Amino acid sequence: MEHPHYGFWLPPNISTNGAEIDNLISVLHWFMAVLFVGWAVYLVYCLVRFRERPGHEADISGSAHFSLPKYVEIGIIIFEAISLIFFSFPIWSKVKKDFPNEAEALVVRVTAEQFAWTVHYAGKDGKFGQLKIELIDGTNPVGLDREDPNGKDDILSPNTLNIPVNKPIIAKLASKDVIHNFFLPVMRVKQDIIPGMTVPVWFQATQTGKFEIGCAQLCGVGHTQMRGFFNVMSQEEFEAWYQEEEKSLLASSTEPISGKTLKIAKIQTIKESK
Ligand SMILES: [Cu+2]
Repeated sequence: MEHPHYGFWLPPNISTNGAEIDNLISVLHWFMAVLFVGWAVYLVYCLVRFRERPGHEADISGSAHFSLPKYVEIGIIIFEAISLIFFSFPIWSKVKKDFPNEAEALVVRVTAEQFAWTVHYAGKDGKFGQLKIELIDGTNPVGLDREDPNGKDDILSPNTLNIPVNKPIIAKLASKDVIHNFFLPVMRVKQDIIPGMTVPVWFQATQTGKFEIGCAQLCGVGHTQMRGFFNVMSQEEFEAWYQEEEKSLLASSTEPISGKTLKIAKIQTIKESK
């Protein structure tokens, strides 16, 4: 996997929601830095100013002869309330509540397990096939029922999320075992995946490129290997890839496609890890 994107500070932002999230992160970090320095200076000042020395006795009556800290505290509370109500809430609401219309978005299912991702596309009919727990095996990691008419053209993409640029994506996240976390650093997406729940997230990419998926929950001994490929393609490239997958699905309709692509992905992962 290439690593041109991940340096010391925030990774590049290619998300339509990213600028607002990054702004908020910056404002809060600078605010915390100012508070940290302010409190540290005040602490040292108090240590010197109120040290024990002859001729001075501590006044424990609580009489307020030093009211600046009180006003500073009130100011901080007001600043925090403003940043929460006017900056955080609108972004949170946009990212977590204002989902794009499913008809205009690309909807994918992302299933996490120790220690891999499976991305499930609905195929050209736009309908996901049924998932059956008894069908889960090494070649069918999500238990997709190929007998189901809706499931015949579904594409399973192991460890690779391919998306078109400039199109809203809705990813419905699920886990087969423990709590994982779907992390797309360049999209500013980080969402816990709780077993037994389907958790939707949405995002839209503004640039093409090859990036990575990480798991941001310590989900077991192989946690660090739980990395996937995240490719943002042009619409044409994406369609070509999609059609290629559909074609190979037709060609090998007697054997499950998931087995074939799984093998390819394994080879790819081995190559990349060298
Ligand atoms: Cu994980």
